[in-house]
Amino acid sequence: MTENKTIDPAVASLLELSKTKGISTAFDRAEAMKPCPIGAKGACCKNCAMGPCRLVKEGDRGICGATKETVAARNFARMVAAGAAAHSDHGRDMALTLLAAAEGEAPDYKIRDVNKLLEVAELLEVPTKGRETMEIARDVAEAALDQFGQQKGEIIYLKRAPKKRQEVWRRAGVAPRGIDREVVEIMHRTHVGNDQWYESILMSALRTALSDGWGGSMLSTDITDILFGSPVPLTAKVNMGMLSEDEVNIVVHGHEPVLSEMILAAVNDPEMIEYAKSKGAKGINLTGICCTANETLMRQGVPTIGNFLSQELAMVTGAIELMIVDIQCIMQALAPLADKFHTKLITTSPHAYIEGAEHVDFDESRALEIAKEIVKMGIDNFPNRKETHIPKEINHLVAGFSHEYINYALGGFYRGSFRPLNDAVIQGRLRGVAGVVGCNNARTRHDYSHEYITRKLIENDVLVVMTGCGAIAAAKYGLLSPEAAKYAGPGLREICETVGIPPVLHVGSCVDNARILTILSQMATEGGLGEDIADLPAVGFAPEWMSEKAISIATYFVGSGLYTIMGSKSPVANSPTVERFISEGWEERIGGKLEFIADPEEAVRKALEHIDKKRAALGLAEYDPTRFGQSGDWLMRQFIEAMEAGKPVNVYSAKSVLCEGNPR
Ligand code: XCC
Ligand code: SF4
Repeated sequence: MTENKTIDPAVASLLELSKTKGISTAFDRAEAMKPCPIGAKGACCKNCAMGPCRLVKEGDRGICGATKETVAARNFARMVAAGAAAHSDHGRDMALTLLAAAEGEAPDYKIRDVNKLLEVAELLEVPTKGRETMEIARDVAEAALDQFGQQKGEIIYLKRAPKKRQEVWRRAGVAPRGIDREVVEIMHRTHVGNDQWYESILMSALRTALSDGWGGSMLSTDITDILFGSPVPLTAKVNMGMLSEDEVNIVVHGHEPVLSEMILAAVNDPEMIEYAKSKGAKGINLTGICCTANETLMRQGVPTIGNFLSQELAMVTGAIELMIVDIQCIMQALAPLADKFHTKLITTSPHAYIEGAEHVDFDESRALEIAKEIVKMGIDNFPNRKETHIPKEINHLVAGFSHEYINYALGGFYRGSFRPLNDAVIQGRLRGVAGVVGCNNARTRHDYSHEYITRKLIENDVLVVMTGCGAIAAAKYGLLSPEAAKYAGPGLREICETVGIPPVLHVGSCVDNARILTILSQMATEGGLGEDIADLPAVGFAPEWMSEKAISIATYFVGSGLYTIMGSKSPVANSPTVERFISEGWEERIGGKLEFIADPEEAVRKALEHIDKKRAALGLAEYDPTRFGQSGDWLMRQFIEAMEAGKPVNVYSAKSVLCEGNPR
């Protein structure tokens, strides 16, 4: 029964346990509450008090006369605005933290990546020559903050896109002016009695989404790298088995690394560890859920115990002393659930309170001190722990692939560039590249589509980059480890073995989808693969999306020229005209298109078709899976395995056997 709900054995076993304890989780609530069929397809408008109007029959209009096209487009645009707002407000908070650090008001925060600071300063046109680091940091923070309130012109990071892309944006009138302005404008545009043409509403939605991808999110990623270091590959572990039986379990959940980085420092404080021991624990074990976890995983290798749909089940283990949440993707259900266990739930952000949870106001000027107070609350709670049920599942992964690192990994220090990646695509060793991102959704089988789509793509020699809950999913099934090269097609496998990377690269949290834009932009400008992101044999996926942020991400992927496929249901299904517009209409005007395809098999088929079409348009050789794969470490590995197994190995005969081709 639970197998229909999740493919994660840890989550499945905890679901069984919940059942025996009479605990309801999102999985049960999704079953009990059927989705509203009118709202689900974008047929309901409640933008004014004459409604809500339900446009369900052909020709129906709202009281104000709004058509189903207008209503579907307005609902979609408002999702984009909410998603862009969430990412961008996160970005703003990062800029404010940088400013506070630079002005000496947040002494616990340092500039950990000075090179990145200088690089970002140059992009933001902040002078650097002969200036103190903190002076530059202050100006960078202020220049970033200006991007939010900018009223005219274009947001500055648009220049990071290929020239041709910038021209497309200008021609289509979707170059964002300022981050906040675009969000506000959608809210205005979709107010009753305002813009009532689906095309113009949806073009504005593109502009707003672009202000997220190339604005709020990109700034957020950059500033986070400046403050906490740009990620480099590191090994880590994932899934519920990383909860500890004999240490104080502290879990960070949400999105902002500002607090979790301090919690990490606090749990490593020898005084804190001693204190934990005084309470009978062996030590303190920090783990994470969702994107706060991705942030600390990418930079410090902090273990992740699960993604969005794992959050309640983590509590059901009975092993968590303290769950610290900040912003976004935190289920309100955690508060009543925590009451059933000894777990303490602490909210920390002025943006996100939960009734029934304890709130500790996080003040950056006393960051580490507050973090220690919070950690102490967890330690004090350890003696209250009762029976625990910690699943054993653990998987290994390599995370930490910033675009800077990909650049370096492929070309080395002297010739770091995207040239080798482009060459691999040109030769057909790689068929193309894909970004697989986004959430879990209680209405679809947990992790199933992430795993299926990712595995199929690498099998077909498509290099995959991942973020968010999708990346956590892939990690749980071993797809983020270098050993996963064995699931990859022959060309991709050779690259993985040569460079030493997994076939699926974890590039970070949800805001780090901006890294994917940078990677694509660099591929498009490197040469040989056209001149625009829209020319690349590339696709985007959000197979199990649920959040408004995911809609904004998908829309800025499309706005950047990508064919993007979202799973689960289409929120604009009530209007085939709108569905056509976000697909064919957007493709005509902007080069990218958005489709909702619930069946993962069909999604992969259409993605590969698209990749092949783009290859053909570039005049590249047709993808041929038999051309590559005759080299690689598997020969040596097989040889060593045979030796270890004590089988007689004759190098020459072994070689002749092995040369018949890859037995897989
Ligand atoms: Fe949230 Fe970022 Fe979605 Fe996961 S993937 S459920 S948004 S945590 Ni962004
Ligand atoms: Fe109905 Fe129009 Fe009001 Fe929407 S804006 S609720 S369609 S009257």
